[in-house]
Amino acid sequence: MKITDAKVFVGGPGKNYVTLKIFTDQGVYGLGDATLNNRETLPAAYLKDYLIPCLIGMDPRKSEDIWQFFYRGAYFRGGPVAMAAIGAIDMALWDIKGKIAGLPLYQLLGGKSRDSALLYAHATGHDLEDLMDSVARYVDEGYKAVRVQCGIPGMPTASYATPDGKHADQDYITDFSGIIPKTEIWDTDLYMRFMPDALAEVRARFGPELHILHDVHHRLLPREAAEFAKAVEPVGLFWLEDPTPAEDQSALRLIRQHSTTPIAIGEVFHSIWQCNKLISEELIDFIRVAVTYAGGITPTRRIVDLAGMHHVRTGFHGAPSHSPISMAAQAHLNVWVPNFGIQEYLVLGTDACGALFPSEHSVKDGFSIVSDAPGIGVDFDEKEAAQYSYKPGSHPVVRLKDGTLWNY
Ligand code: KDG
Ligand code: MG
Repeated sequence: MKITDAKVFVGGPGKNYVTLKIFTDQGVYGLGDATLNNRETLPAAYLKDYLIPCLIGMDPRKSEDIWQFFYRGAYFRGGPVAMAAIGAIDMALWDIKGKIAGLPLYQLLGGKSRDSALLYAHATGHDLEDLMDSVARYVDEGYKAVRVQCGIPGMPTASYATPDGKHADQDYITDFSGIIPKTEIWDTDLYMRFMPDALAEVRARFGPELHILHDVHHRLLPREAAEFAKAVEPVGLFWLEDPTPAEDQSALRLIRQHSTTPIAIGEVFHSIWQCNKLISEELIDFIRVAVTYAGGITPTRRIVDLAGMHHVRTGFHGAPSHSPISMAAQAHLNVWVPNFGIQEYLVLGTDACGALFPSEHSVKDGFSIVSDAPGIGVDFDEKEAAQYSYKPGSHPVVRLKDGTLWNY
């Protein structure tokens, strides 16, 4: 069996999904997602210029050797661009493998460890009242777990992942007005004074059963993060995410020494090596890699197994920048992973997305239910795709009030 061709498509409803389609000489094709939010043209070019020419003629069933060829075989290894591109190839090869075997991906991984997988939704509010409405809407829809982000009184602009105006459009992760970023202003003191009480109010309003998550988005210094994690202990968070930037991983020890609040990190990681210390020294409770940025299903399985040895559970990244292909690959992993924790879930523009990526995967009462179709179980409608093209977009940048550049 041989790979005969591969095509890359960039575009989608409200997003720049990077979709890879690999064709074989037996009529079976595989699909992968290489979307790297706000840098989408780069994995697309990496695929077209460097990886696809090598892929033609390879045996698609040799997914392990092909992964090693592109990762180990490259002199300059890794990085988010290359890993998103390799990740798309890996997903497409597992898709082909499942289609040849006539089995859904989860069966190739080892079968189901659970019938369905717990999801968390994103509740956001311009202010606390707005946030309570947002949480209530998800609870009414059946969600058992909700990430809560709230505007901070007195903060000059909207803070991370909160709408800039009451019930404003919640598409906060990409601004498609061009590649020059907008600026958000951050004030740690205001955040530290407001957010622990706000989280406590959410707990008081919704009771002990709701799983509450919160994302600090790398904004705190290690000592501040330790203080925050200790302050929110009575809330009983499901997790506190990205309390500090994870470049300085030893800093995470300070949080552990002062608090039992569960910590989740990893959405920007693109290698098992970035996960290794945090997992093996048991400095985190949840590993947040995405199957796209981590380089596909092959290395994600290894991260999952490493995590399993150290009581670390999964909480794969699932921001709307991931296409339904990688979300479905994660849905398969989630029903298999023995040390599963939770899955982030947020899909914008569901109807248009469903037309572009038809599938039988579904969500019910805050749980994801995986399709039994062979492979990853998501198709790609090239006719639908013809209406979309790349739109330049950006993440905001963050500055302190005095102008100092801070972490987004
Ligand atoms: O591209 C950046 C987003 O994926 C990120 O801001 C979302 O932090 C995020 C999350 O937890 O989903
Ligand atoms: Mg996050």
